[in-house]
Amino acid sequence: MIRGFMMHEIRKEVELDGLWVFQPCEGEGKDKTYKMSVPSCWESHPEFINYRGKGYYKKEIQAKGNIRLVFKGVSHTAKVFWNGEIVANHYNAYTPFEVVIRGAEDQKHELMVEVDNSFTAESSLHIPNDYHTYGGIIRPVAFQVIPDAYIQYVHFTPFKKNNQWHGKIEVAVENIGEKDQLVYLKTCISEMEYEFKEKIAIAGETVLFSEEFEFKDVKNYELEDPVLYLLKTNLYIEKDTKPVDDLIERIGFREIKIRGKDLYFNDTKVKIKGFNRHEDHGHFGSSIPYQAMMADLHQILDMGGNAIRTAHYPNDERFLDLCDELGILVWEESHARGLSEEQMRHKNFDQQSEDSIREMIMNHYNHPSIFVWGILNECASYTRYGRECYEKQFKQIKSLDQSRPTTFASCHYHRDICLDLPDIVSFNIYPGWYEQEPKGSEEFTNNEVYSWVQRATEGKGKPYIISEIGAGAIYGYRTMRKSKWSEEWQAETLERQLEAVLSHEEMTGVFVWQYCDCRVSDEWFYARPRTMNNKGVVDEFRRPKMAYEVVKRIFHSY
Ligand code: ADA
Repeated sequence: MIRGFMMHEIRKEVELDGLWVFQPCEGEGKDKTYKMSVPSCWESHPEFINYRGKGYYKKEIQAKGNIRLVFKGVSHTAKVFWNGEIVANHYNAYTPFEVVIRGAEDQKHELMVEVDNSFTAESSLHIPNDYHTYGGIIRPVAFQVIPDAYIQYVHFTPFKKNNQWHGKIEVAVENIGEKDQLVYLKTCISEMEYEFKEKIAIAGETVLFSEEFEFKDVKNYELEDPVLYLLKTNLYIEKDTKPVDDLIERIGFREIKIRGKDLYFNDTKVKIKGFNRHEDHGHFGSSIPYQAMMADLHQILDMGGNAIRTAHYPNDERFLDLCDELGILVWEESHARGLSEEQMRHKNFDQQSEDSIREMIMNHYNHPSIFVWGILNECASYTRYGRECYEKQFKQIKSLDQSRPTTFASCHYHRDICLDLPDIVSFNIYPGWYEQEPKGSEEFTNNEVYSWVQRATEGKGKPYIISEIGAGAIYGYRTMRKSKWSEEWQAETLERQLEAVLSHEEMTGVFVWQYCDCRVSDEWFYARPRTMNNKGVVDEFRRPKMAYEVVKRIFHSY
């Protein structure tokens, strides 16, 4: 399953989920081959639970014509070979990429992917960190058969005009053929059909169609009633003949608005009661199966959660599809965590960040659940150079999407110099965990940070989110002493933290750090018991800690 709905009725698409042949490039097993499932992490196999290096995945496929290979996530660097010839390189585990092979013969072809999860000198974002960079083809793979002129993407931007729903529809058509083609497009939503003015698709180029339409008799996408519509776009190369290609997207009629310090979803003021969620699982690593994703969301909804922050990278599209269907708000974040200025000066940082942002927005644009784009979690936003990077990335986001606000999570209290840049100000705070025993609830909201922002920065008056707050507990560690790392400590600390933030009228809401325990890099063993980040409200196997019922009671009471 590559998405939560069918994206093609005309274009042929073959999903390549299943067993591939795997061969590690290093270590004891390097002369052996293994059967490895795709998608999955190689850490799910006992021999590779700690493997950091390269491995080859091979699959034979019978295909002919123009073949478009689609990879939803390879962790973390991929080299793709088609019958022994390299056809694509990609860096970053968390964003999709595709490659087109023209005019394949009608035969069996060898698809081989070299996967590397090592921390090489080339890697600026995948580094030893407070989360594990797994290895493998961690998200679905498919191949498609496409005509010379095919639909590359469809973006839908809903907006109200004279209190009536309208939508801008942008369609990119790439012509990989050798002759120009006249291209017609028709799109439809719930049986209503809309035509685009025809255009010439020049050979070897991509042509962009962009038109606005009015949509009568459609229902709002509301969090309490998340009505979704299929947007079906067909491509014709001769008028009034059969379409030669198609792309189906799923959309919702909703607008995200900021009014002063308040965030609105359509006409409803938003109060975030969310969780930070690493894509990590004790059995599946970062390759969480669809039904396990849904089990996570059942728990999050059970606790009264209404939002997810995809800390700290773009998520699996199937998870975003589920959030769309359940009306769960998503803060989606480009890939970066805790980078110093020196690390932001890495020779590949700018390009790897730019690619991560572009692939995130271009592929996730239509998800109505995504309400904000986030970047650069706790990076060097207190330095001049760091500011230049934040400015560049926010500018890139606004060039790709003017319909959503932006934000970043800071931890640089009293010295952040970037709070004028985002639309929403967000801070990560850990009163009662990293600070000594705070005095009163004022401390638990880090009110002096909030006051400083309002008093001394250009973040004044903007929506303000506590993007991380929490405490650690080792699952099963119970003690009358209520000592640090006990479930009792975590439950009591979270109770005081959440009461303080949610009762603070001025704050837009909170994301608990974090939903589930997650594996961290071995290099973090000194700071993390079990070499895990243990601040989950559930452990890595989703076993609830005492804090689960505390968060549930408090979230449901606001
Ligand atoms: C930071 C960081 C998180 C996590 C957290 C913690 O705020 O953004 O990724 O590392 O601290 O557990 O300390």
